[in-house]
Amino acid sequence: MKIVALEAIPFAIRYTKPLRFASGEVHTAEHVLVRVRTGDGVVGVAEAPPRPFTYGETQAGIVAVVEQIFAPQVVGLDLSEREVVGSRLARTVGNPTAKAAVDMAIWDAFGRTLGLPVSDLLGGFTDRLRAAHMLGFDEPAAMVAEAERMRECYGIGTFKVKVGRRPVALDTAVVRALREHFGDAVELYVDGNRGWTASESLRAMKEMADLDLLFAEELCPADDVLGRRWLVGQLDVPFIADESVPTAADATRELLAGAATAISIKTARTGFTGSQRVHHLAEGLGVEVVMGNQIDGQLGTVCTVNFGAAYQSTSRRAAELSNFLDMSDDLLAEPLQIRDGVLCRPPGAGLGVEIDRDKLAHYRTDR
Ligand code: MUC
Ligand code: MG
Repeated sequence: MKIVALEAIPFAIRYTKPLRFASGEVHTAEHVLVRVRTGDGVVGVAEAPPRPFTYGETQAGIVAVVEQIFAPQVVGLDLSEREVVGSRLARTVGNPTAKAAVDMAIWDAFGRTLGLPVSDLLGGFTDRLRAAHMLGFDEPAAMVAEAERMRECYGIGTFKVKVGRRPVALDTAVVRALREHFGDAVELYVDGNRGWTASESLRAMKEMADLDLLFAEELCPADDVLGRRWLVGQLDVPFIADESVPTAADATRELLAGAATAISIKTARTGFTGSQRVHHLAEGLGVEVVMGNQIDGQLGTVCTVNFGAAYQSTSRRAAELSNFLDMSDDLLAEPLQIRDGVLCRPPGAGLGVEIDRDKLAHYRTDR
């Protein structure tokens, strides 16, 4: 079970429909496939989706840090020594997505070696999650039509609406149009990606007070320290911290400061080992969690469903699993299917998926 190689392969796949939100927009999935190989020939994989506008990581930066900084520290360790891997990678502050992908590729190889699904190794609570879909910025009618298509084609009934534009009425009009169109047949929540100030956020939430929102996520920056605490204290829905909590320590700080009352767990950001810590922390403190999406491809989505299905609290709410539906293609040999609003984790050992060699050869950008 000794790790003999750790590689990072950049690839690029176009989105059929770009996703736009307050902190950026995405047209092409310029992600990195991280691959770990053991002495007995087992291969584990994971996907790192860089979000330069959020964490400052880039595709080239992830390839460099994995191959030049992390690989020499990890090669020679055993798959079972995941805490040793974590402590070595933790010497580097930052690079959350690169670290997460290394961690998850090792878990995949570990599960394959033991012949067990990662989800069962983590907790084994269920084998499926309800899916939530993210609606990026557009006109109200286009966003309603997109939600309708997701409901018709995939049975999805929970929508996270991107907000954070100015004036706030641009976004509140969208949420109102969705509620008027669907009535109480759908669940709605909003994510501002830090686009508003605390006072704009409160005004918007008051305007939407009758729209039965489940949550509000990262409406204003966590660095607006007092403003954010002032806002969160006045809301009657949980306030989800997302990009403000890249580590369990950050989650602790935000929760104890009253700057958040729920946490988005993203395996793309905290891997499986770090996500376990965030999950246990949230459970111990008694706050809700939502499985988030860092605009992952199918491999990243498989990681989210393996983790989310492992525990009761991560499987309670609809999980953000559907961004891959907007990609023109993907790397998995067997594409994922969302049916009746539900995604099941693939049943095999490890993450339960295989990479299609031809697709990887086609989409990799390093050759
Ligand atoms: C989200 O929940 O914010 C957008 C930026 C990012 O890092 O993740 C996405 C979705
Ligand atoms: Mg978010």
